[in-house]
Amino acid sequence: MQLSLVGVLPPGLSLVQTDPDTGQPTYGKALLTGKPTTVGSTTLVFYAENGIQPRDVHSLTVRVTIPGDVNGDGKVSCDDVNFITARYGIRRGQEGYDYNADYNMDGVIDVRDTAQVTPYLPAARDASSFDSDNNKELT
Ligand SMILES: [Ca+2]
Ligand SMILES: [Ca+2]
Repeated sequence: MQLSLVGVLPPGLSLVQTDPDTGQPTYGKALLTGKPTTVGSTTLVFYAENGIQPRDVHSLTVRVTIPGDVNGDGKVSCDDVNFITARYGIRRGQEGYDYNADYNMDGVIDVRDTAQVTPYLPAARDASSFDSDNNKELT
C-alpha cells in the first residue's frame, strides 16, 4: 500500500515511511515525527492506494500550539485555566466536550487537566527561564 500526502507539513515535522531500525519501507504505515517550530494549524490529506482497491482518502488537521495554550489565542494565561474549568465533568462524546480542554487526553475534563496547564502560566515560571513578553522559554 502506498501512502501519499497532499499539503505542507508544519516546519520541523516530517512524514516517515521507513522502519527506523531496518530502513525498509513501512508499507501502509507512516509516522509524523519531529518538533514543530511554528504555531499554527494545517490540514493534510492522505491517499492510500494499493493498486487494487479504490483509493482511500483521509484528512488530518495538525494544530501546533505553545504548551498550555488550550484556547488557541497564542498565549498562556488564566483564560486557559478558565477554558478548562468551564468544562469540568464533561466527557468525550458528551455535548460540550472540547478536546483542547482535555489536556491529558484521558476522555474527561477535570482538575487533572488544570494541573497540567497551570505550570505553563507565566506567574508559575521561573522568570530567569521564561520570556513572558514573547510567551516562550529562553534558550
Ligand atoms: Ca491561551
Ligand atoms: Ca482530561
